[in-house]
This record gives sequence, structure tokens and C-alpha cells, in this order.
Amino acid sequence: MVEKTFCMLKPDAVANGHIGEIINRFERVGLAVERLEMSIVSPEQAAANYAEHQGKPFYDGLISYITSGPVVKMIITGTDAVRICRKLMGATDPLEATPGTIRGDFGLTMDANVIHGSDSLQSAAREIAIFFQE
Ligand code: IDP
Ligand code: MG
Repeated sequence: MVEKTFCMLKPDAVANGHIGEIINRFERVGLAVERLEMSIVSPEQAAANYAEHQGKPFYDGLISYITSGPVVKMIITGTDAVRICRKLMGATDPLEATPGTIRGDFGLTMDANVIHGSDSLQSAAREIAIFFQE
């Protein structure tokens, strides 16, 4: 099924100059970038995006990290876009992420793990609304 998903290159990916290389990975499998914007995530957007993690030990650090510098927000479209994006991203912890995945190739720690991607169609719709007011 043709789907839309939300992906965000996190502040470390932007600061380290990996925007182009990461976007290329989505394009080369045949997914399309439908919308793209660089911005700073507001505290309200961060809290809404990570609502499921509120109260966890890493939550405060996660919110300060995701709001710490520019990110690149994207709507990615294509067949099975949600699951294909998650596959290209790799495991949450770069220590577990396979080489060849985005987190495996560009990340070292769970605190700065390069990229966010919606984990379901429902999350994608919710996150697109948070970040693109669609
Ligand atoms: P996901 O990004 O692969 O969907 P989630 O479990 O939804 O992973 O966690 C959201 C984000 O919170 C992760 O990408 C990571 O940046 C951060 N995070 C998750 N678990 C930990 C942890 O145990 N320590 C530090 N940061 C964490
Ligand atoms: Mg998640």
C-alpha cells in the first residue's frame, strides 16, 4: 500500500553534515520526499511527539536533545513507506543497529541516534499533524 510516513533527521545528523547521505538512502530505494523543512523543534512539538515516553528516565534528556539544534523534517511517501523507513533506520540503539542501516552507520549512542521515524501508519498521521499542521 502506498503510505506516507514522518521522518526527522535529528540534531546530531544535521550538525555532522549527514543530511544528503541520509536522504539519499530513502530516494535510492524508490521512496519519495514529498515535503521537507529544516527547523528547530519547539518544546510543545517535542512533548507531543514523545508523549508515550513521558516519565521515563531518559525523557528530559530526549526533549532537551531534540530541541537543541536544527532538524530536518520530512514526509516520505511510497509503497510500505512506514516499514521501509524503519528498516532503513535500523535498531533504536546504534550499538544494536546493523551496519548498513542509518543508525548503524551514522550513530554511536541511543542519546543521539541520528533519525526519528514513525512506527505505524497511525503514528505517522499524528506526527505529520504535529510537525506540518496538515
Ligand atoms: P524509536 O526512535 O526507535 O522509535 P523509541 O523507543 O520510540 O525508539 O524511543 C524514542 C527515542 O528516545 C529514541 O530514538 C532515543 O533517541 C530515545 N531513547 C529511547 N530509549 C532510550 C534509552 O534507554 N536511553 C536514552 N535514550 C533513549
Ligand atoms: Mg518510537
